[in-house]
Amino acid sequence: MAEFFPDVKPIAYEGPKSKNPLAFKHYNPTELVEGRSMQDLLRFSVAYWHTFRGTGSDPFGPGTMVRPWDDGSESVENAQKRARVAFEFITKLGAPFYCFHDRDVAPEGATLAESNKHFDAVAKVLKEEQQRTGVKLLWGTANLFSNPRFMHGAATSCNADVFAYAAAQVKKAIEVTHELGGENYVFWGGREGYMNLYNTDMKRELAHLAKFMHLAADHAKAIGFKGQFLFEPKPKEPTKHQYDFDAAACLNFLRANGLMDKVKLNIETNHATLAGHTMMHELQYASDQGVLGSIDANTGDLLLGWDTDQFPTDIYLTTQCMLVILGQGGLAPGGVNFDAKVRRESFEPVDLFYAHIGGMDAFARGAKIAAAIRKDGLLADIVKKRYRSWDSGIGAKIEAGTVSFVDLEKYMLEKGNADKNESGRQELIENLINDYL
Ligand code: XLS
Ligand code: NI
Ligand code: NI
Repeated sequence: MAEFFPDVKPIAYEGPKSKNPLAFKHYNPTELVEGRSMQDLLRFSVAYWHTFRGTGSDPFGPGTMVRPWDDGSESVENAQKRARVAFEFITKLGAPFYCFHDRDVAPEGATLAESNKHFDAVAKVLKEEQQRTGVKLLWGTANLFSNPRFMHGAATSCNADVFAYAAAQVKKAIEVTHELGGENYVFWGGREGYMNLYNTDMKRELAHLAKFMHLAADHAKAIGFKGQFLFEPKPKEPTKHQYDFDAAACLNFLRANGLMDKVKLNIETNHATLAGHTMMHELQYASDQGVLGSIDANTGDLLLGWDTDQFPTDIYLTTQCMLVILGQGGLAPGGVNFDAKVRRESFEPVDLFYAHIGGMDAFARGAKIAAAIRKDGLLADIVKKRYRSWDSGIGAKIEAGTVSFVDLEKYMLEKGNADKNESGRQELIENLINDYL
């Protein structure tokens, strides 16, 4: 088979001193971090939609990407060829996983039956390529937002037929994900929300979303799919308000609807910042509740403000991510999926390599830095010490639930006043983090 990236050799780890832009400086797949190889800890994944379907178009102009292998048609043959190219890219990069939407990998047909046929025809090639290369499927998902039928939403559409269509599409996408050994299945509610509350029965829409999720879980069980279901929070874009606004909103929905044992979260950096949170906040919140399942690794441009899906290169960001991820012992069966696209101006195929190498190196550095911080234990000691009033005495009694308001009043009347506060030492801690970078 012809090579589509003839000038690129498999990307190797050359160490921090290397000046080769097509080499890893920090990501060394077999190097151990907290006892686990980087490959097993980070579980990097390539996003099919951005990397193989991204055109570079924006609201002001058409695509710019040069992709010599792609004839630009919506034929099944073109999709199959593209899949082979994708696996050449993924294996040369050395990423162990990839992710897709049903409609990224195969063209939509005129009917559901035709779409399913196309999907099967491409899935056959994906399976062959997975077997040939050993690359695995981190997660599959269904695109329930591009086709105009989903203009009012999918599971939350006012049109019951659209709910039925979405159900049929997700059924198929779960089945193909299962067939390809997918380790997770993602639900991103692109149009599950509203543009205007005047025409929206929010209560009914949310009830339908819960119904949809139970039906999906029932079907997964029926076919023996054991992959983890993941919700991907995002507050807005394309809708004004999306129901899966952030980790907290998702958790409220999952708890209220008896879905806590069925669904975890896939947290994306650019979605966190759109919601007015940091990535670390979203990760910590999800992790504390036991539902941090996977991450979409990217970054937004805070000056632009929309979901720009850039590759993550900021070492502070990746260090913060890895502090939380190491704190919960990794992400498996989830991973670090680069839901990120090269800029419209970076139109050459080789830019896809530079982009992923940068993201992988940034996460490798973040992992090493976070592990060093954790090993020294200085940060953990500061936090532990900060809360020591809860380890014994009145604090321990409050936490144990053995005191009432009456007891607390008695305690304070006897004592006269609360013990003095201590400094939060934020600046010292920020300096400390910089010592590791
Ligand atoms: C869009 C989302 C999307 C999901 C998968 O903003 O990030 O790409 O990851 O549907
Ligand atoms: Ni995403
Ligand atoms: Ni996104």
